[in-house]
Amino acid sequence: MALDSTTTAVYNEVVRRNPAEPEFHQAALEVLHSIQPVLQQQPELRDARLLERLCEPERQVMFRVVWTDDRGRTHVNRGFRVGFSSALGPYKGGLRFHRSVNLGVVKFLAFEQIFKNALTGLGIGAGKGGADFDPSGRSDGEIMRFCQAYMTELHRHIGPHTDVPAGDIGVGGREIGYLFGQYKRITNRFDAGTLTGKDLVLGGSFVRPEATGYGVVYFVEAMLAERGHSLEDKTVVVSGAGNVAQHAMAKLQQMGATVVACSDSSGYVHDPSGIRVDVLREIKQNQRRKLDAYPELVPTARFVPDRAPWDVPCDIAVPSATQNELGEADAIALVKNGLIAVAEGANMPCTPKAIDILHDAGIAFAPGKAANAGGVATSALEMQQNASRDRWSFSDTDKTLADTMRNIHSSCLITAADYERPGNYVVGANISGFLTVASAMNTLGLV
Ligand code: NDP
Ligand code: 2IT
Repeated sequence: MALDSTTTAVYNEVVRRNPAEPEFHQAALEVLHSIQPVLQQQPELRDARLLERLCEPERQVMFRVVWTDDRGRTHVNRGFRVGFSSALGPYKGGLRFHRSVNLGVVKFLAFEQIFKNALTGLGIGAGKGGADFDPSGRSDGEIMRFCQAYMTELHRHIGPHTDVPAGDIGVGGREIGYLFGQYKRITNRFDAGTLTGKDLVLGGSFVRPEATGYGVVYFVEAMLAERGHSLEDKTVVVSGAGNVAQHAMAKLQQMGATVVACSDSSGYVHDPSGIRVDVLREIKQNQRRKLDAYPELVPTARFVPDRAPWDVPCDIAVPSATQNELGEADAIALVKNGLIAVAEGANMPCTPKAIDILHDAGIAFAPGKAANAGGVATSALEMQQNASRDRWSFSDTDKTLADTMRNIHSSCLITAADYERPGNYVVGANISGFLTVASAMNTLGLV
């Protein structure tokens, strides 16, 4: 990616100051590349050192998390919470529990969140956190004790007007319940707006569990309409089999598409007659098993171990597992098989080379910052409901989500056209998010 002298200097400093954080470097490089034309048109932003400020987190917390397993053995994990920007509102973003979590991963996720959250237009800053805890194979009691130990430190740093965590990989409704329980116990306050993604009974919002997956599909619908297509009769491949993937699949099927493959960390399942989301739920949520169990329940399906699903022919690909899961060779295979669109359900699942290949082939490409913003947008709706002690209906909340996704889609397209990159959603999302956060930072004085 070619950078001009200003952005090269900023990028070099990011790399120098944050060694051994390749995911953060990758996320920063893409944004710096996209926003070069803005700085050329508005040199005052460059002089105000907006980029340097945006690339440095406002605060980073790292802490020890000690817990005991069911056999009484002690474990030591590392917890993180990074508040990247509070220019638009309290830090907002999920918690990830996965063995691959380190400071660089949390920083890339929190950095992406700055632009994503700005795109929603809902007054939320950007943060992310998590731990290098591996939940796989852990009992309910172990998960609870880990969540309690994690929150015993995290509670000092969060609150409805300060920092509002939610879920991400390895953190769903169950974990949010345990985290909220410990937060409530320590602080002696039922501050529902401190965490989102809560169960309905704790003040959670309708549609929050579905929101990221549904939102991706609303975005795809808008993107296809722009090119005179619809989801009807389209063949789709989704990666992942968790929260985002399952709800994306359910909504795709409702809209007339057939999802022929999905995956988890053990491999992928392929069934030309369509993947059954109810079976996925049984395997992943109830049995907490890997996808090799799927053909036991659906004999028409084939399980392919240790592979990503990108060689399965499809019209649309929705990578919804993790970062850098769709590379150059995968993009080439997808294009060769006649792909028309890719939408990132996960954060940064496509490598920069894969994105270049998709763009060069004229594929409609929706970056995660735009396409998966429905989750955090609905978290902001949960915060609104908690602040007013109100509950909105499923259909009203879903309609607001769909409107938000269509608005994000239009902002990306309008901004991309304004900066002479028509149809480029990456440039549109990065510039549109940047302009919002830059304007707030200028208004706040030197922050
Ligand atoms: P879940 O934990 O519910 O599901 C994650 C899925 O991805 C699982 O099927 C998991 O497999 C698979 N996976 C995770 N890591 C890897 C890996 N290293 N290699 C292969 N497969 C992997 O998480 P979510 O669905 O919530 O999150 C998925 C993605 O979506 C993440 O990138 C997240 O940041 C992003 N996202 C999530 C939002 C949300 O609201 N939850 C909002 C916006 C983005 P296995 O089951 O075998 O572990
Ligand atoms: O990546 C994301 O946007 C999320 N994991 C959701 C964050 C949130 O605060 O709902």
